[in-house]
Amino acid sequence: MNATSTAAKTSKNSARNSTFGEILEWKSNRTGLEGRSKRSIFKITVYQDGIIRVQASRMENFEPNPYSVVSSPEQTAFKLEESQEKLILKTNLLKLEIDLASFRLSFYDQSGKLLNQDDSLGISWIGTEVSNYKEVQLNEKFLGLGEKTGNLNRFGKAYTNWNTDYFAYGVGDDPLYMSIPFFLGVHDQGAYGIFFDNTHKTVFNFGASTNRFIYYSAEDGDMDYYFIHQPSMAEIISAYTWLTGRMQMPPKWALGFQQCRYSYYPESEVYAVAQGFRDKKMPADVIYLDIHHMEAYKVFTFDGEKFPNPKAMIARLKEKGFKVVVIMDPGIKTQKGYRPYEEGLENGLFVNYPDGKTYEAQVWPGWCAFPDFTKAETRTWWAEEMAFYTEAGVDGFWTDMNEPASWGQFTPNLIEFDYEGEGASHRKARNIYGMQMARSAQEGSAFQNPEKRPFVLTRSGFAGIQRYAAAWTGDNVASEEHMLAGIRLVNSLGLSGVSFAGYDVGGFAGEASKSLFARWMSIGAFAPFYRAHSMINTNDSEPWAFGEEVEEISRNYMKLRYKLLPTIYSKFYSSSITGLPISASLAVAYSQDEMIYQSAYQNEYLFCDAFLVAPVESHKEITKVYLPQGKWYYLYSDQKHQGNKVIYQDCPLNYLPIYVKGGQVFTMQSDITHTEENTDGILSIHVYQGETGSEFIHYEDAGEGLNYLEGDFHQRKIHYKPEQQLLILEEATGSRKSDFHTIRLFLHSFESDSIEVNGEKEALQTRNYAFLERLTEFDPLPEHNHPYFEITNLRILELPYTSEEIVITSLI
Ligand code: NBV
Repeated sequence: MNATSTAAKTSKNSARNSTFGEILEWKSNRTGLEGRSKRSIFKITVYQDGIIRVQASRMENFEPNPYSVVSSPEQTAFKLEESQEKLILKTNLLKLEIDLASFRLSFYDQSGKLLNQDDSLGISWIGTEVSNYKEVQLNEKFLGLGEKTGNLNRFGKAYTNWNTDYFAYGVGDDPLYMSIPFFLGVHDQGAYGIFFDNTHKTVFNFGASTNRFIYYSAEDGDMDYYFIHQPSMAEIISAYTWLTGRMQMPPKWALGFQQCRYSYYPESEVYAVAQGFRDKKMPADVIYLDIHHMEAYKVFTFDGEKFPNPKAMIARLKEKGFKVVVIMDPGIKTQKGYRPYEEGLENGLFVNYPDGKTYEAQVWPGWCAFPDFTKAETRTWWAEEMAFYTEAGVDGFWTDMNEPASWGQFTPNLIEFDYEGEGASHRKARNIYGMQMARSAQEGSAFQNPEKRPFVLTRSGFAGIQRYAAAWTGDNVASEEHMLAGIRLVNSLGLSGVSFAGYDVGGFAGEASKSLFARWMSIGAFAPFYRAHSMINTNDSEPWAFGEEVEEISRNYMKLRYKLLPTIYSKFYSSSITGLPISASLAVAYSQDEMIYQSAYQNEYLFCDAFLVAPVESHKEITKVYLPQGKWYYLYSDQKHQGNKVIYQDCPLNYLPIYVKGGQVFTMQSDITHTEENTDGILSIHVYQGETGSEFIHYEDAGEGLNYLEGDFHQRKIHYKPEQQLLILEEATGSRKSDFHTIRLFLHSFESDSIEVNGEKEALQTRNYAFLERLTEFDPLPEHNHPYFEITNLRILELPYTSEEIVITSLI
């Protein structure tokens, strides 16, 4: 069969819809099958038991995206059957039925439950626009799509993927900066994921203005999607990140608190802010240099007046335990004599018009040329240029404006990108541009400092961006609704493979009220990426700028964040292996629980598996919280709740509602002021009594560098098995010695006075314990006093930290 010769035929009337049509020929191959209809070629490829790729094109060849998918089909056994009307392809997890007359596809799980089915319109074209229409299953919800506003359940709304610079976006606005065409469907019969791997402008319509179907379509290019099914949501997300890659382990300092401002200058101000954290005893690790560090906003320059000696400044900041991250915008000022411009021009590294003239648009520096990051040579050049910053001691890179943004916000579509040698117009390349800039920044950081782990923060991106950078949600606004919307954005990014994500704490645009800032600082402590940032010409927004009460609340939560770093770092490590979110919408663990989709509860999430965070507006004093099945403990007092119900929770400003899940284990360390400071050597292990246990992977390494890849780590599994009243710390693996010399075991809600450690009976001590410090009472009026919680009579045991197996029994 020659599929390619006949497939290029298009419908005679491009103004009307044309469907795929009858399959005329097909043949099986090693990984699936391929064939054609009158209008289209198609290919079905089995990647894994739970991943099937579907490609359809009216061109002679398929047009794959070279950027997102990093895995190839595994050798997966499958069966193919043919009947009169159907082809049936079966793996161990999926059954795909292909209707021969229409190419309508139906996906079933291995027990025969229908997961997903094409509408009879199936795959269709209108001109170059290609769509796939899908039936909606009973009670179906749609989640994911990365950085998209709106509800957790996206049913009833439509979204566009077209990377857009959107200052002060509204909490329902679309599109924003980043596009991830991956969504999850969940209904009574099970769950699945669909990744539509097409970089053109795409639309996902989950039932806006239609009650017939949902669909996704692209302006051009192929229908090319991966259908993913696994028994759980977590495994679906993990499979998606198997395809598109996972976050690399970041340097530990990137998990600390980060302070940003548009912009801190001159250098005396940078010092003053950094010193502020040390004087105020607020832990922090990073300070940012925004666009005013440059001379006339030209990348790879420092403003000589504001920053006369950047190297000395950065060295001084390092002595205080601060890392410096600089912003890099893509636009290169088209100025004669400006080396990056001249070099880029000479070597053909910029985006051009089809006639070869350089494309120019205005951004901060004025008229600019744009490096073509879809070209390997440009990425190498950029990586080399970054020596300018790394030689000054810069540690991390922030890629902004990489949608790419320009004044006017309307890039002409004819401009041309290299697209790895294939050539593509702006229509196909825009959505991938930001990701390739982030990639260049990561490669540049690794090239300049091969012994260090890169840290890149990006605004724009596409599916797979998690391999290169952390993401933040751009120019949010200082409002209560934005604070909550940011949580949904971060959780949605987490459902879509981007674990390392956060928002501008305090809000970028506008002025945060005192209470809003305090609440945001406490929520941000439970976000993977924890950074405060604010806009030029707004009030000072450092955590001490809002008065003593806010300062103390902020300090409390910043300290808690640092104390929790052993857990957070361990979860980052797990996430770099599994691709699972660190800030996980309740849909990951409780996708079949209807309550979690309700608007009152959809912002709740599990942070590092153990902590259920119930975010709430700052002015509220009491809130409703939904606790899913299981036992839950109010973090601050250990008050126990039986789940599967709604509770009323007081939420004074100094206590963000957080609950620990019964059966969970997490680890903590002592107070430190930045991540490279030594702790007191005591590892606190908190165990919460529950009916179902858990496995916690405790992970340590140097926090920097790549030796961990060669075994220089210290890892051990901690299992809590309530049915056996057992806690096991498996023997540690890896060649590294632990940073801790003592274990302090905190046994929450256990009753016995003694336990056995490796067969020896040990008496438990009891003491009161608080996760947060008591606030100073600023106001003499008792009714304005802040509540204070502690856990009373908590059972505690101290043990030497040894790397051998530790078996704890009689945990009652
Ligand atoms: O570089 C200035 C800002 C930056 O602070 C912000 O975080 C980015 O999202 N940048 C956008 C450019 C202009 C903002 C009005």
